[in-house]
Amino acid sequence: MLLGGFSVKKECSALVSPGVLRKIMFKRILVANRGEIALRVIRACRELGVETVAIYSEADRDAVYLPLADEAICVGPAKAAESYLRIDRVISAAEIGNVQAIHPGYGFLSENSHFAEVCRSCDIGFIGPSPESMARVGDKNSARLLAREAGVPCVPGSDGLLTNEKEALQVARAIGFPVLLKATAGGGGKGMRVAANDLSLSSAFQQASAEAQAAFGNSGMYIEKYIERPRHVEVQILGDTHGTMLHLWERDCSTQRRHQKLIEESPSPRLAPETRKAMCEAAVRLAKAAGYFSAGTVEFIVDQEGNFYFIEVNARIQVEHPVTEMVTGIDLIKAQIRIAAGEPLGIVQHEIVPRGVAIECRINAEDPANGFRPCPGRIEKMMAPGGFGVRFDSHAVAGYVVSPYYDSLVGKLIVHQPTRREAIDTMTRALRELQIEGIRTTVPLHLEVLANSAFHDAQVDTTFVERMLAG
Ligand code: MV4
Repeated sequence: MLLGGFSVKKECSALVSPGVLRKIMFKRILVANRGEIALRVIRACRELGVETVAIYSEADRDAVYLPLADEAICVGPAKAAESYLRIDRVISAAEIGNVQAIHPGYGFLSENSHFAEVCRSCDIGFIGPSPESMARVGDKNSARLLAREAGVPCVPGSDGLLTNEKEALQVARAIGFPVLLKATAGGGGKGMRVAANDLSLSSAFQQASAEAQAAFGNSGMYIEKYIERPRHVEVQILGDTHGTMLHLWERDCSTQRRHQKLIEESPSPRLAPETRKAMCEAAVRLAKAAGYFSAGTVEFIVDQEGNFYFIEVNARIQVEHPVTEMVTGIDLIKAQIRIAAGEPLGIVQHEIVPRGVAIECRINAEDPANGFRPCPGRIEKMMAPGGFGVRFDSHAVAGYVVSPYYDSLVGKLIVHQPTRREAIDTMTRALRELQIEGIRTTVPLHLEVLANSAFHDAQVDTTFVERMLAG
């Protein structure tokens, strides 16, 4: 930060550009997020001996993790657009808090390459990838082309963005229906439409591009063959600024509903060892081609025959990162911070040996009996589960009020056991132990999934939950 030409942060970064050449651990970082991930980052920093500055909105002023930070700064009213998403306010908090770096968590500003660029221009480290590699993988069409060049299997489809409806029709006829139209700026299923024939393709193209324009200010579309009932498998990667790129194996996130993940596990059950190896190596090739460093995820879909195809890259730490931490024994948040501080990873691929099975259930304040509508409100009573192989990452306590302004995640229950069978049993026991009174949660749904024979047999694809609920 320059104030009247005088660098006020010279203790750590006077002569090095943040995140690239520095080799001194940060003294103090800003946690630019809320909820369980803010707490997760504060905990990692405490263990590293790094001071933290938390930010909060008026709705979060009583959050229990704020006193765990060394300082807490209010950045605005409840609405995220006026607080957690305000780059000017977050940067001001970083300047006032005198931090050397910002951890963005997930959501909010975490995949905003402009924000990462602003951090750089303010001489504040961004705990994540460079703005350049983030932009390269953030645009889904550009990520797809990069994947192709890196020899990563992609779903058959267009060679780039579609210029018009006619071109979409030509590609669709060449690859065969059904096809999936995707917005290059898309996310969470927005700007995505399936088309089964010429006629539906025309309206799908209009609708999807209009939706993408409205949601992202970018109407760019590409097209792929539609893979029916795929599994969603993603590879965790970790790269440092010294050219090391490693994978931390995969997570299976097929147990989802309407693009909201419910249960994630590692390793992916029923994945052939040679497919797993090829997929993880493909993820590393892509991340290298993108010049990526920090933690990231390369998403794939796996079809009924076991073929895998690249889908997209998530240039952030993900909600489900704990399952990978449990099976690999690697603290991903600490790794992100060390990488951003310029430290080398200091490990090689063959040292990352997955052990056992980890499963995570997302506990959301939603009512599964009423169309999963959000159930904000006050938690009157709470008892967190524990015991061998059980981890509960949550910012919620008795008296905590789930706000309608943010996502409804109240906690993540993670178990780690030698086998999948034991992990399911431990999770079932822990879910029954978990008491949350005053709000509805997804706990009953998780118990239903865990008791389902198809889930036991790992016969799960991305349509499993919806089929279970329908039948
Ligand atoms: C697909 C697909 C089938 N075929 N692409 C959903 C959001 C984005 N991450 C990519 N998605 C999909 N892409 C082709 N060519 C099916 C999905 C998909 C999906 C992917 C991962 C996890 C959950 C999903 C739920 C529905 C559809």
